[in-house]
Amino acid sequence: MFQHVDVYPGDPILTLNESFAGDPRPNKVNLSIGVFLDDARRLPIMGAVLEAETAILKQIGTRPYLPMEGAPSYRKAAQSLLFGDDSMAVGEKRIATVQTIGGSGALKVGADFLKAYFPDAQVWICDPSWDNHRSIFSGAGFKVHAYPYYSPVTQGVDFEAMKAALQKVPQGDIVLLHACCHNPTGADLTEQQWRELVPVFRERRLLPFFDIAYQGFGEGIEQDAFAIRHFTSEGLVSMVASSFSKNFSLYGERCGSLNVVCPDSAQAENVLGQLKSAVRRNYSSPPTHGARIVAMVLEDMRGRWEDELTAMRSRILAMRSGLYDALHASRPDRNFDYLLKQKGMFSYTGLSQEQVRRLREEYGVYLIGSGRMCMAALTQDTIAPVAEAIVKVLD
Ligand code: PLP
Ligand code: TYF
Repeated sequence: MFQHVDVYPGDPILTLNESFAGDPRPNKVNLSIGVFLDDARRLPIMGAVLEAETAILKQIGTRPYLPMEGAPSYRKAAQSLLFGDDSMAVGEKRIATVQTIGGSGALKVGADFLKAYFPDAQVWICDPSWDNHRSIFSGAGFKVHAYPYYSPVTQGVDFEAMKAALQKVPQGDIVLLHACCHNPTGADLTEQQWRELVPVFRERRLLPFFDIAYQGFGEGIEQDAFAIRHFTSEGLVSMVASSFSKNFSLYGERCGSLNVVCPDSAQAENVLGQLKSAVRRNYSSPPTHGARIVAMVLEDMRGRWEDELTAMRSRILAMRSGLYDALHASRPDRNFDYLLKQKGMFSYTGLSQEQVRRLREEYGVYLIGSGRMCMAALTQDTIAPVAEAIVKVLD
């Protein structure tokens, strides 16, 4: 019956994570998967999250099904965090928002919705991007193309090439954009560059689909949402897939949201109906527990949560400068500025596949094959050995 079923080669990042778990060397360091660790190398439980969860467990009663679109308080809180407390589009009820199974679920529900209503559109993702972008959109039936994004020479965004490519994308196509903290490169657009893209999207009637999985890890909650808020205030329509996995350290609770910014409230109502239909066809309704936590934290403990998130961001910055200093001290002839310039959890080191293999096999330091390093998993006590290993594999 199932003889023709192919072997699944596994997800490269998760497979690497499994190899790490099986590696017996005590000094191994996992800088592959995108998770934030505290300085004791543990996944943190944020204080505000724990307090909310404790309160919820005390008063929890029955566990009803949530509606297809999710919990109203969660949807409202997610909207405010993305679009701002004083967003005109929110006030005008122009945004259709559903609670989703993480950011991945938001992308999938969004992709299904788009395939139903824009069947002939094609999807454009940046080169490189998170691998699952291509899988999710092609899995929903789209042809997926790449537009230039990263320059290995500058170790930043090749904005001119990106803009020129977007100017040639067929009218009405869908363009996926990382709103902040680009995965895998850490190379983000400046505010000025986002501003410059607005006329391109407007003139070519392109649909921007923002993915924001790291809000608060770049420069701050408000700053990291700049692109989304600017496009919205310019009157553009857009889609936004958001994730609370990292900024609440709630990976396994699968908390996300999908938001569609519409021209008016009547369209938003119809879009919301079709998002509910897409949810119904996928998994019927989202889960309760994580959503209750996120909603309570954002409603009642926002300041405390933001302070904790700020401390997480500062820890990543300290790791960036710590590794920079260690590498610069050993190899002052080489340029490691990218560590300081790139934003969020990841840096693209420019190390080759072979250098990454040597780091893993000879030194127990795990990076992704592309050379992506998770700066948020580095700690005070691993900076020196990691820097030493990197210096050994450099030419
Ligand atoms: N989008 C990007 C760019 C990501 O890096 C990730 C997770 O790593 C996601 C989406 C998915 O987030 P979630 O784990 O909430 O599904
Ligand atoms: O490290 C990354 O880029 C992510 C990590 O269900 C990840 O791909 C792993 C599993 C998962 C979602 C994200």
